[in-house]
Amino acid sequence: MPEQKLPLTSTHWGAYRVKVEDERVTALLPFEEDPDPSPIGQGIVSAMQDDTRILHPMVRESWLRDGPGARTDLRGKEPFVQVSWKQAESFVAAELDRVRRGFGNQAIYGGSYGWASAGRFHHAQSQIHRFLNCIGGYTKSVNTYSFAAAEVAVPHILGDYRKFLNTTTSWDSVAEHAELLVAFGGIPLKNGQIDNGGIGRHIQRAGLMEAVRANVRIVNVSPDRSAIAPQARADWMAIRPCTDTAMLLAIGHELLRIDRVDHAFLERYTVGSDRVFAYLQGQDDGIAKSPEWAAEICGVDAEEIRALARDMATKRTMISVSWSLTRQRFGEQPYWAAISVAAMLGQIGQPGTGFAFGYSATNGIGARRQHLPYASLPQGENPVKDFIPVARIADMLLHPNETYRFNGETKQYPEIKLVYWAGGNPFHHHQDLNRLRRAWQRPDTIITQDWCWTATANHSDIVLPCTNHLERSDLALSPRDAYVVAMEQAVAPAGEARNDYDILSGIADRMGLGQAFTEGRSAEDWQRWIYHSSQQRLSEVGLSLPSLETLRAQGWAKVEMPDKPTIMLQEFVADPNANALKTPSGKIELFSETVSAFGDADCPGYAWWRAPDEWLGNRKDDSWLHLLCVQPQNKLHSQLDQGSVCKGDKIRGLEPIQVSPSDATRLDIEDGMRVEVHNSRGAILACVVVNPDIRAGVLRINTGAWFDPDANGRCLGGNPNVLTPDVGTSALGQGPSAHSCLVQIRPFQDDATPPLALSTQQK
Ligand SMILES: Nc1nc2c(c(=O)[nH]1)N[C@H]1C(S)=C(S)[C@@H](COP(=O)(O)OP(=O)(O)OC[C@H]3O[C@@H](n4cnc5c(=O)[nH]c(N)nc54)[C@H](O)[C@@H]3O)O[C@H]1N2
Ligand SMILES: Nc1nc2c(c(=O)[nH]1)N[C@H]1C(S)=C(S)[C@@H](COP(=O)(O)OP(=O)(O)OC[C@H]3O[C@@H](n4cnc5c(=O)[nH]c(N)nc54)[C@H](O)[C@@H]3O)O[C@H]1N2
Ligand SMILES: [Mo]
Repeated sequence: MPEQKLPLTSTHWGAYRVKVEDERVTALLPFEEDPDPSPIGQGIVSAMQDDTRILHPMVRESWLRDGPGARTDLRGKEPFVQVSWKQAESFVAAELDRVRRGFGNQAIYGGSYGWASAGRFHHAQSQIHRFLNCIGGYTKSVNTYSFAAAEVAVPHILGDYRKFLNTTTSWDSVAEHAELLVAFGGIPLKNGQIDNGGIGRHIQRAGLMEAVRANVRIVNVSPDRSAIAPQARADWMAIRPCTDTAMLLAIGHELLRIDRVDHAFLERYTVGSDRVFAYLQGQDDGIAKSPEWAAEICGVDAEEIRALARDMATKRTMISVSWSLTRQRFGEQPYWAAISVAAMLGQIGQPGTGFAFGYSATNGIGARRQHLPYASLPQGENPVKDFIPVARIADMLLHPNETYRFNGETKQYPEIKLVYWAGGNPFHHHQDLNRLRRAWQRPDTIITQDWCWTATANHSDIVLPCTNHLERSDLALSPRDAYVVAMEQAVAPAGEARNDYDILSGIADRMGLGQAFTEGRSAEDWQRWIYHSSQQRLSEVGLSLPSLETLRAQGWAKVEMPDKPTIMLQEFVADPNANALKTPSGKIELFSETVSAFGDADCPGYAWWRAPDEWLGNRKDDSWLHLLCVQPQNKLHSQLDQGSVCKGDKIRGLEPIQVSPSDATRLDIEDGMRVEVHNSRGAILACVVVNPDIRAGVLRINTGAWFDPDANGRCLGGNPNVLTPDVGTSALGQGPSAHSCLVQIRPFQDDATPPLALSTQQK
């Protein structure tokens, strides 16, 4: 069969043709429209049928014997018992009913944060949230692990965050108009492999190279040289982690000193620059935020910072700030500081210059694009108004009824009796996993739907096996991507796995709410409904989609995207009165009266530097190193860590950890050596790669390895979240602070056999 005729599937890492032989998936081949397909896809082939698949509904032994709340300390340690779907459905229905009647629906935590899989209908969060709304609601979560600090802070500065993220100035505009691109946190092409909801064409490599060919000078401000591909020939400023705000403030200070501030721009488009200048010059705290001051903090020469500031003042400059900068203590500040410096340069809203939220954080950041208003599965109404900032889950479970600050409000944690997860993996994504494990013992019941035995499934009471995207048909309709893909079911579901929709329909039926949940529609009916509603919505903005029959016959279609570059804040700058921002002043708020009036000491309302508790400037001695846990190049978060692609990248069965040559020599650590990485929160095993691209004092490891604790809580899989602190970015954003983490490293002598995935216990 010619390659083009093979059925298509779509994933967050791209579209693929699926090869099936003897009713098994044997390969995922590149989609012919994709010039830069991702190798991540192939990882699923080995995982389709391996022993990490959940094949049957399973219930934890003590829970099955003694009911809700039984021996919750044994979660993650105890065997499961296979039950029938009928039994599983009735356990779940009865338990949901017991909790909502006895404690109210707010006692159900259904945040269920996570990436699930691409495909508009079989999207696990859409399914679970609709279901939980049908049964009377649930406590939800708000914002993301990606950039929660920005999601709260930037609306105070610019009036919106997502809108500007989605209109990041496109690469073609940068290539044509910028002369200098200063990238804090680099431009990681590995991250551009991903976009939520599906990708037709990967564009990041081509975008970056367009800028390189146009001779844009690129500066990589990062503790990791490889945060920008070598072909970009970027200049590297090896900054200490968590100190970007200090460097940006020093750049601002230098612009003031050499009188290269665009005062007319500040006057017309911003408020609060006087407050910022006072801080930069040390009028309130007696400390001038000079390059010399920053050099001490950032570990970068003052002259280098000065030279960069001068270059920025004389060239057409784009400042990119990676999303990782927000996932650290005071993660609101780097964005506030970058916007402040860009405003001082006065090039915001012009072609190719200003600021950008993280080129290549995903495939769409820097693409020409238009938001495509596709329909999705209706969620209904959630009558429960309680919510938490997503990364405060362990705090909520450990401290019911206690108060905390969030975005200017004092809020109270609800008391949770039941946790229901579908399409996310908190034992991957949350910080300080040993703390999460203790918090996780609090609820009476934990229910998880997944297709494989993740650590979250393992730490649950009731585990319901779902299909993955190759075992069902769906439609890839991503509001951020021009390609629409008819995802064809390739193989039959493994074991007794069911679609999330069917699982939830079965439970709803038992609760007498089947009709409310399904509205009498099958999965096929819903997909037709979503597609036809989407056609209608698209036609309202002058775009069109082929008929569903044509789409399915062709496999894919492409929506016309804009034929001009995207330029962030262009309309505002062209006419700030007609296109006022949604801030109180209608302008860019370099100083926010609103945030200042909240009175939270850790977020004063303008770009401001404070050192985190854990960073290189605060280590007891130089045996402590700063751990960066970055997005993995070979998977999406924890997804497919069990597959062949990721397994192939492990060394001696362990997750590689990158160590600078000078630290390796100093600490007697060699390439290929097995090490234990540890701090007061726990320990993980990893295998050393000595890497000259890493700044001295810094370690780099991927996130996403499966949490696989031994009896002492030491993670054999190498999940860095065992080590990361579980503290909010600040009282404003309450985001995760995963990047603010100090650790020690020592050779691991024990000759124990390489770790097994915890999941294999469940065979
Ligand atoms: N230390 C550290 N921690 C981090 C980060 C970091 O940089 N450093 N990054 C953070 C960020 S930015 C994010 S977004 C989070 C991501 O965290 P998550 O989104 O929770 O991570 P995933 O591994 O993508 O989890 C998706 C889960 O959904 C399951 N799944 C896939 N398809 C289906 C389906 O159809 N149905 C159901 N029911 N399940 C399905 C997968 O098997 C997997 O278990 O991690 C955060 N954690
Ligand atoms: N392949 C792949 N791609 C992904 C994902 C994935 O799991 N796999 N996840 C996706 C998701 S959900 C998200 S949110 C995005 C996240 O996108 P990012 O947040 O941009 O991703 P990271 O890889 O964590 O960090 C990017 C770079 O920031 C640098 N860095 C870390 N801390 C600091 C610091 O304090 N200062 C400076 N200057 N640099 C620092 C690191 O060296 C790293 O190279 O990626 C998306 N893309
Ligand atoms: Mo993310």
